[in-house]
Amino acid sequence: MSAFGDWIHAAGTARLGLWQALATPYTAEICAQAGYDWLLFDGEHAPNTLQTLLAQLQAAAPYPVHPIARVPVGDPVHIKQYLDIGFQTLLLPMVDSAAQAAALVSASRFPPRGTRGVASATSRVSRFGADTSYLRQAHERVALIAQIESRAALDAVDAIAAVEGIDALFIGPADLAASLGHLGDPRHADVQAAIETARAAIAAAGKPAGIFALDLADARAKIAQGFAFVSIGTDVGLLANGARALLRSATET
Ligand code: 3PY
Repeated sequence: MSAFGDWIHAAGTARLGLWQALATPYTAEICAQAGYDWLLFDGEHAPNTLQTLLAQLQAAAPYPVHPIARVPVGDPVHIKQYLDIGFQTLLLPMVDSAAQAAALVSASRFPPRGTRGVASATSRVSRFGADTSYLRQAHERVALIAQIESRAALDAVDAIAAVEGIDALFIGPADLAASLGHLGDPRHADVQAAIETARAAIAAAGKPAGIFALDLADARAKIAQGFAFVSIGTDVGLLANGARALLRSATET
């Protein structure tokens, strides 16, 4: 088990996270102090740049919360840049095969373990060169989470879970539903059955299975199902729902 896997399992219950899509450091700080186990900073679907991601990582740093960043797409350039600015746990979208997973692991490791480019004195993660142990220890500090969110990924889930350097797997219900022919309906029985099959396969491989919950009831169900880490909401949802509810209650007669 990797250090990230150990940390996930050490709680003995699901590690609860909050999805960050507002892309501002102030929101990151507000959410970081709230007591979640982890925050996910979304480089795939939120209006983020490397600069906004860095600012959010800095804002969350004083708080005991594990930062995870989702790269826009699993490629060596994004992986290198996200690692260099200091994110050490990355969520990799759309991992469909073991070969793709292995290539992404290679992109996250310095030679001779892999192909990650070296930015020693200019990288924040090595304290701009002051942390001379980073180059030697990076392979132990980096954690990769492969997203399972397509029919192809479901078919390959055992093989992806077996890839060394993939520390955990995370199911994206919205994309999975779309791939299974149920666009916009992740609650469809076929999608939910596929999710449970994937969770069981990931658990059987001894790796933590995570998921993005659709709402609080779904979060409770997924925790009861045995998911090891669960995103139980989003900063956007909290703000949008709170704003609507306030107006509704103020205008109720
Ligand atoms: C999905 O539901 O497809 C995700 O990737 C989570 O945002």
